[in-house]
Amino acid sequence: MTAPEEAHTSTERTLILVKPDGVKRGLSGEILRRIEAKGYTLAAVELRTATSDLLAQHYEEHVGKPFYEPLVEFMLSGPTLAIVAEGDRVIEGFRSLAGTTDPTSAAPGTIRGDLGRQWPTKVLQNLVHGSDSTESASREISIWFPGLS
Ligand code: DAT
Ligand code: MG
Repeated sequence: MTAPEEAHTSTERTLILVKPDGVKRGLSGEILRRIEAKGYTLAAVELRTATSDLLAQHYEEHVGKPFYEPLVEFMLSGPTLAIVAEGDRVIEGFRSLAGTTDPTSAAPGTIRGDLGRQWPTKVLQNLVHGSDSTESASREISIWFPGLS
């Protein structure tokens, strides 16, 4: 059995995206800075143009929701910076750095809270994506970086 103090010590990876709004606004560097300043390691960083197929896999859980089409349109509106970050509890840690989904009410100190705000679009343009579980992280990393060992 794993002792409680060992339960959170395994190094893990997460998939982070600087979405098209973040890249367009020149915030890629600021977001990478926050990831590195927190102590995480970069395992892959690549500027990518998404496709509808890739996004259908990435946002599998949201296909068919009212915001899905606007979300895909937004994600196709420009390049995305795809990042794999590594470190102890990085999945949870990056979600905490990112802040809650709606940037208007996201806490100050977070990426979304400090740098984002909602304006009248059908989708929340909230600067970043971060995997939400170990299962999503391994699924999403294999979608965006199929060759990464
Ligand atoms: P998160 O990105 O915080 O994990 P999510 O996985 O629930 O949030 O949703 C994915 C993205 O879809 C989110 O970053 C912005 C958009 N979105 C989610 N809920 C929405 C809603 N109710 N209206 C508009 N866009 C939404
Ligand atoms: Mg999500």
